[in-house]
Amino acid sequence: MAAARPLLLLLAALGPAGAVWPQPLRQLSPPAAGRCPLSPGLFRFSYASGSAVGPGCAVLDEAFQRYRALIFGAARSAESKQPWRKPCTELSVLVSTPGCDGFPSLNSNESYKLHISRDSLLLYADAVWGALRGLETFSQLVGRDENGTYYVNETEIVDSPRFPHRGLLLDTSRHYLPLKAILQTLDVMAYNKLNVFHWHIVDDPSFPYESFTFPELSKQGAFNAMTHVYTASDVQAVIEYARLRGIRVIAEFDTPGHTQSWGPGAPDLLTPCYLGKDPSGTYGPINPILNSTYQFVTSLFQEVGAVFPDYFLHLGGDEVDFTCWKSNPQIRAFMEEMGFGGDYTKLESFYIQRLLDIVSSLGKGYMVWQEVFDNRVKVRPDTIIHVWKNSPPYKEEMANVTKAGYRALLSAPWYLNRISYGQDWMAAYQVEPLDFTGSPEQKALVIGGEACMWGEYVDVTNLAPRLWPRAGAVAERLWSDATVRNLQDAYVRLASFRCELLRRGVQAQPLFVGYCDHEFD
Ligand code: CP6
Repeated sequence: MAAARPLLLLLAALGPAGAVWPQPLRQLSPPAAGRCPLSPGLFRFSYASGSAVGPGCAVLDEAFQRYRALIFGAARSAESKQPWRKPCTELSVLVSTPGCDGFPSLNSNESYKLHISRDSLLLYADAVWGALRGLETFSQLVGRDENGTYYVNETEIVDSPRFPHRGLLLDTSRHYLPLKAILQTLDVMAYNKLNVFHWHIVDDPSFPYESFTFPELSKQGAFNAMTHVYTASDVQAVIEYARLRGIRVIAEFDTPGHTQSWGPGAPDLLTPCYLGKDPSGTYGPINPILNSTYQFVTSLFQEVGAVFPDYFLHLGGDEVDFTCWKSNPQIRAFMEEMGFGGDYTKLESFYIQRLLDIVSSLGKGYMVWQEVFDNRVKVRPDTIIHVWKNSPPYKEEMANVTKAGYRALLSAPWYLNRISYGQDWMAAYQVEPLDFTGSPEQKALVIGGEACMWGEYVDVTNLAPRLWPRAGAVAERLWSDATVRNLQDAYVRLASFRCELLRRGVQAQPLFVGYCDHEFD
């Protein structure tokens, strides 16, 4: 394998300062680039005069503190009242559009420009969200020479993302992830310029979301109702921590399947399965034929829609198993009454359609797994279809979804919970989301993708190494230009970035043979 060449390993170990992950759109380095030394004692971030945001903007005030600590280490702090205008003592940030208190959205502007010369260090952004991305890039440009002196090389960077939705799915139902692990993941997402945390918060095995409308759901459905729950304040902490990093939080409450854990805390919600003439004592998907079901989901989604500020909720809709519905005589009678024949996808659609109407009436948009589209459920034109299966091949599905005029989000090739021997990041990296048969209008409907970390075999002990740096491969595919796809070049930068992750305290696994300077810190 080409990437195994000793030269590349050496480069990775040295860590080429100036290599940025994910690669910016344009980076110009003058042929005789000068070098700016940075002094931990003197250096500061500041708001440029003329900036539409200034001190008091929490998103940037706090980012300045974080990036100072990331660059120089937490121990060092700025000595106050230094004589100013020494070279390279100040990164001046100019944001042209006001707004600090809002939440990022699908339409957020994340573009920025960085000007690094010995005369001035300048960061321009249209919005605070782009300034955050620019600060991350700046932090990756800072290197340390043989004497331990911090420096940044002269350069010009113009950068903006290729896709607006660059997500990571975490599953907190198969295994509970402590709040700290989620927050640390948000940090590393920001290092990778990922901007959507898809929180697959509940599923069959457990219901850790503490609902104030239906407290019994987690009391009866969590692995442990005291220790393995996300309280209202935990959820608020996640949302604010993410906001400060320009990350959206999209919660998924997957129905009508994947709801076993809801049953104990919500009487009559799930379908009783039958063995012959009698209930077997087991339960199936949500019972779609009772009015009480729709009252329940209305109240639950009212709460969830208010708790999670993002416009979009993820409503699931995947992998509905019809066995239990088929066994239940009341369901069969309802099928007859409705003229559905033996087609249980029609019953599934009946439920989903009503759910979508309920969520729409709450003023929310929605994302759904691809089965909802495959089963021809009537969805709102602004629905996002989440492509995760490989049957039909995902390229076909991307073509079909966009041909029908819906926006598409790609996850099928990015199941990071799947592992295999070797450099499997390369397969994730080589995916081209727009490589399907379709018109330019269809391609424009692809809003991005998400790396998925399903939790069957993942808990807090192995989350970080399984995610990083592999999710970084997806991050670069979604941020950088389509032409950025050279594996050898990516290998060198990703290996170096992985060493930087170790330096930042992230237990990122190695790509291949080699070492990092800070691997034992
Ligand atoms: N849970 C839910 C899952 C999966 C899906 N939905 C899943 C399917 C296949 C693999 C991994 C995860 N565990 N609710 C599919 C979207 Cl390989």
